[in-house]
Amino acid sequence: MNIKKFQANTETEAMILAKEEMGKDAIVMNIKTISPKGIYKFFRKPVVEITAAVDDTPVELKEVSQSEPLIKPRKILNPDIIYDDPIDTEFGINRFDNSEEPSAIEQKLNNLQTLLEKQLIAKEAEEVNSQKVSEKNNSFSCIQLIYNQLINNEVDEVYANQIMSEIDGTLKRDASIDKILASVYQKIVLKLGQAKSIDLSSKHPKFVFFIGPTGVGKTTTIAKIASLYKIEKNAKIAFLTADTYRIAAVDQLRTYANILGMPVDVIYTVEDMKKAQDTYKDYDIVFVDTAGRSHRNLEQRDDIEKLLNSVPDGNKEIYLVLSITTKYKDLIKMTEVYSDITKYNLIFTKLDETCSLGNIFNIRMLTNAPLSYVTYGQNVPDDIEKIDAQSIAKKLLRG
Ligand SMILES: Nc1nc2c(ncn2[C@@H]2O[C@H](COP(=O)(O)OP(=O)(O)O)[C@@H](O)[C@H]2O)c(=O)[nH]1
Ligand SMILES: [Mg+2]
Repeated sequence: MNIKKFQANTETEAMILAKEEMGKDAIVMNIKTISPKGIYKFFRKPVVEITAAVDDTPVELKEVSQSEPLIKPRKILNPDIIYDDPIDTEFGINRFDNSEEPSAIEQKLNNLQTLLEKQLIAKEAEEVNSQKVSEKNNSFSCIQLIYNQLINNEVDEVYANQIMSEIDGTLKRDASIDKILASVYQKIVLKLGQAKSIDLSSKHPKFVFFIGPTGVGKTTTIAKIASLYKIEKNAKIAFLTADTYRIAAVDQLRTYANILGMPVDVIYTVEDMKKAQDTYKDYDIVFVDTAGRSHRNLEQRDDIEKLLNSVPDGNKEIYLVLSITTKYKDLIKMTEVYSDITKYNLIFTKLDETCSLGNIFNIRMLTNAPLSYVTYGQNVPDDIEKIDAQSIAKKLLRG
């Protein structure tokens, strides 16, 4: 394992430097912006520093690495614990903002209420001025404003209408803004449902499949979740990859496996998958990385289906990984294709790249699949957390 840092003006330039020196298989472990300190801050611009790693052990696919992990993954859920590792201790740019104290969140909801009240007063004044006698009362206008807020956050009109009509039916016409807002909030939280995570209480080992389009972050997300389970549950974990289309994809998983001190095998056939079930029968979790198949290619779809079917139901969990940055129409198509093959849980990646979380709500409503994790950056293992319905609901109602 070779780990190095590279500084440049932009992330892309730093990545080019890393690939020049370490080869095209170098992968990003951490990105941070370094601002000059003291007097230098007047003269120097901030620079971007990436930490890149490449696995330089010879490719022997069946080899099992039992050595001490080179980097001890750090627990992110408890900021008080500082782990000693050769990579930076200053992770955490672009963090999906869930660190707010309840009071801060309440403050934001209060601000939203104040904003809605102001807009209502302005709207009423406008109506009086133009002599338009409106039959709409306050609560109706408020419902309209909340509806607009949801639409601005890219909630599908159909679902936004559904929520608002449910509210309209249950609340009195003259209900106060805070009652309406609280009621919408509760509805959204209920519809988002409880976050699902890997169930270790039932049969072992659990084969946890990650399926989904290329480039959404399947491999990175596996590394993040594996770190969490190693740290929090001390789980015995192995990796399998069926993504044999690209050498780089195998190497990427191997790099993470070596860092975490976990074995990795490559799966070419359903027979390999059966063998792996024997090899890893004493393990808690076996993460299975798959190739991002074209969802339009029927043959590839069959391959995935066969792979999934090779593990008994009680021993498997399936996670469909989707990027929140994908167009809504495409997300619908992708989920339809995978729904034809299997049941799944949902993971959304790249929340750091958008402000609108409507698609999480839309796809949850469309598929009725349980939500599980969100990821919000390239840092392994930090940039991931279990989906928090309350936090998403607040974001959907915020301007
Ligand atoms: N911005 C951002 N990038 C991510 C996130 N998760 C993964 N990536 C990046 O997306 C790219 C593809 O990730 P990879 O795990 O190889 O995707 P896969 O093809 O689905 O396995 C890599 O450059 C990752 O660092 C995320 O949450 N946010
Ligand atoms: Mg991959």
